[in-house]
Amino acid sequence: MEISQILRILFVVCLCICLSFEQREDKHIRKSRRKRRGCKCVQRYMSEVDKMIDAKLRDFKAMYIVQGQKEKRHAETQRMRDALLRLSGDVAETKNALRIMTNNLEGMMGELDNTQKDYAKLSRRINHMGGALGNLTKYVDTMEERLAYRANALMDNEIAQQEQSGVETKKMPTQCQDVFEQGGMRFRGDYYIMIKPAGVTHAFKALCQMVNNSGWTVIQKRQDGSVDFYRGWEDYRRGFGSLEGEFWLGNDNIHYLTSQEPTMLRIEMEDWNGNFHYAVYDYFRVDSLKENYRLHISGYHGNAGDSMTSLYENHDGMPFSTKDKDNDGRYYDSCAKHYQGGWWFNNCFEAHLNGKYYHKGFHKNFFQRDGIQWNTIHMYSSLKAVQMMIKPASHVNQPKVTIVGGASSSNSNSGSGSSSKSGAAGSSKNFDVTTAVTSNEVKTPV
Ligand SMILES: [Ca+2]
Repeated sequence: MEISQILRILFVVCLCICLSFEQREDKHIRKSRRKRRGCKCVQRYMSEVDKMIDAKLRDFKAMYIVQGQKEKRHAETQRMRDALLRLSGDVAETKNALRIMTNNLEGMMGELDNTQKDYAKLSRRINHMGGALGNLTKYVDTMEERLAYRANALMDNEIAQQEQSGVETKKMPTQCQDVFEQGGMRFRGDYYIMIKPAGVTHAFKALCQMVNNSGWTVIQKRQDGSVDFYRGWEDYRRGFGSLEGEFWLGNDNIHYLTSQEPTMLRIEMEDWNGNFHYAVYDYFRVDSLKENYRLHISGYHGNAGDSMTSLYENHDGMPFSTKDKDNDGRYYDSCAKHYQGGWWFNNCFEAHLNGKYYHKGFHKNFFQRDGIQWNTIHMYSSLKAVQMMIKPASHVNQPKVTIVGGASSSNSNSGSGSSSKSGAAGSSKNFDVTTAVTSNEVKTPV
């Protein structure tokens, strides 16, 4: 056998062996590949197979990644959808609550509208009633005034008839307390009557007030600044203003009123803070024109403080001064001119109730102090309202009095509850000790 044949046989054998290995490689590719490294054709085949497998793996991996992203986006979308559903539910509930609140608000607006209409009706009724009450008050005032004049005329007529017949004449009221003692003035308020104090030739109309079971004759009133109090001697002598508003009763009238018997003074004051103050002087008398209406005052009590008889600028014993008659205690100046009113000035005052009326109480100049002053209440603020009124005060010890002007004279008494009076004032009479003004008397209705 030739060598070539032998080689061919060997080649065949080898080929068979290779084929045998190749079949086994299909089952165990990787093991066979390592064992058959020397077979290049198989290696190439396996290399192609690896490449194919790697490509498939990459495609599978890419597909897997894409699929994951899709699932992730899907889950996110689902979560957003759920959140939107919940939000839609909340919005629906909120809209429902708003609708309910709107309905309630509309109901309340309707009720408020009805209440406003009722209030307007009530206000109109109150205004109507107020107007009717005002008219009724005016009517009562008018009737009262007519009755007073009628009573005065009847009294004058009766007096004239009695004088003609020689019978003892019946006297007119000399002051408000007379009317009270005769059963009149039983309620707190303003009363207008005709009085004829001892010494005067003609009766005049007076304002009375019932306070603490006594009839007080008002001699001065300030309340709104409607009357100018910066006036001359004659005006203060005769009196000025209106009894229904602001007025000064007149120094002559005050003199006669305070001269017919021991008299006490009550001053009621209101400041701009709404506080009420009062000062009572158990003795008060004003001399005649001849004495320039000199003031006699003492016996303070009250809650306003004593600004009339304090050691500093004491007004007791001072004559009256006006802008055209300087009787004050300041030699270099006229207090009446400087402080814009007539008063019993010293040098110049602790009290000055006839000064300028300042709305809100503020002076134009802080140091000017020409308003309505009562220094123990306010040093630098003018008062809002004041009234001075008098009544008999026979229950307290009185200093000796020498009446100037021919009205009367009275002597001191011991405070036993009886008064002594003489002169033209008429018959003596007893006064109730309980009419003394006490500390709880302010604004007490009866
Ligand atoms: Ca002077």
